[in-house]
Amino acid sequence: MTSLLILNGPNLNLLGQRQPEIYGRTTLQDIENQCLALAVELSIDIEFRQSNSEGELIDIIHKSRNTHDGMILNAGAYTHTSVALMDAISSAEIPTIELHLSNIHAREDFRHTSYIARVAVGVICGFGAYGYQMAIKAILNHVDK
Ligand code: CA2
Repeated sequence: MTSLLILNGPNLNLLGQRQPEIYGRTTLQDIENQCLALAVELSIDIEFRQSNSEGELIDIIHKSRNTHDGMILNAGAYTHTSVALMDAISSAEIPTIELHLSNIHAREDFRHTSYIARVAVGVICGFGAYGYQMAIKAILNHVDK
């Protein structure tokens, strides 16, 4: 059975509780529930995780090497700063989709830079919580090729 890791970075645990004008009212728990429902429909396994710590995110990516077939990563603000996360994805050799709720290209200049995009199969941004459903289908299409 195909197994996917959906990994969420710093502050995404606050979704639905603050700044709803940018990130919407859907909580991370709502998103996890939606992803798990889609996983049942598609007969796949999903591990859904969140961490505020760069080191913990890197440890989770290292462990994904032999346990998951693909990864969907919303690295939050680490997207724009973390060479270490980029290196972890390269070393794990796991096909990865970079995901963002907001359209990072329509926001501040510092959000236009992504270290993750350099090692990702593709990038999805701007579609809110629905982007997670899009990313699941896109990564499955990629790993099934
Ligand atoms: O749009 C996205 O998904 C982001 O990854 C979200 C990050 C941001 O730094 C990226 O540039 C784009 C921020 C996540 C913070 O989430 C919050 C949610 C509610 C309240 C405050 C922060």
